[in-house]
Amino acid sequence: MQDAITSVINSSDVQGKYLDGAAMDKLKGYFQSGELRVRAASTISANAADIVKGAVAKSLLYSDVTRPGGNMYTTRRYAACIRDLDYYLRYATYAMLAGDPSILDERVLNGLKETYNSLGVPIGSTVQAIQAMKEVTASLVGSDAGKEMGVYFDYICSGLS
Ligand SMILES: CCC1=C(C)/C(=C/C2=NC(=C\c3[nH]c(/C=C4\NC(=O)[C@H](C)[C@H]4CC)c(C)c3CCC(=O)O)/C(CCC(=O)O)=C2C)NC1=O
Repeated sequence: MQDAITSVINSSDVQGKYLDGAAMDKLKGYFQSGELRVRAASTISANAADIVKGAVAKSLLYSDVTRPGGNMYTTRRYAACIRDLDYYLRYATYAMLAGDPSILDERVLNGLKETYNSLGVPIGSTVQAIQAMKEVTASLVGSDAGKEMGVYFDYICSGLS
């Protein structure tokens, strides 16, 4: 896993150079947004269950996936879906704190699309639910932090598509 600091330092190190102006600006932006990130993470963790519930209500509930024959039908599969959304929220929050998406590649997206395809989990509906979670999260944490979280929700969606 990387974060905004290690990623800036690593790329300077590869070139055997001190941090240049652009690298310093990146770090400055990260440090200046530190309090925003921590505050958003604590709001999200205090409201995680409601965020997931709100996202499901906005996107999946009463759709084809929740009807008989749909991939969320039966309580076991419904619960698996809710659990997956909670994973996406938690890991997007970690990535937002780190200011770097690498944790998503390593712990969430690695092999996920193949797993979903082999189980018949619909990727389009999953992406819709993640997009709904992005909106619900933004309405809770405010637009600046919401935009930052959006980067990582979108990263998960493009990794799945
Ligand atoms: C931390 C990283 C991590 C992720 C991301 C993860 C995902 C994940 N979701 C799974 C299943 C599943 N995922 C879903 C999800 C959905 N079905 C829908 O129709 C909805 C659109 C969607 C929810 C948004 C469902 C229903 C299953 C169960 C499928 C089945 O067993 O038939 C499975 C198969 C094994 C299991 O059922 O637990 C994995 C590995 N596991 C992990 O360890």
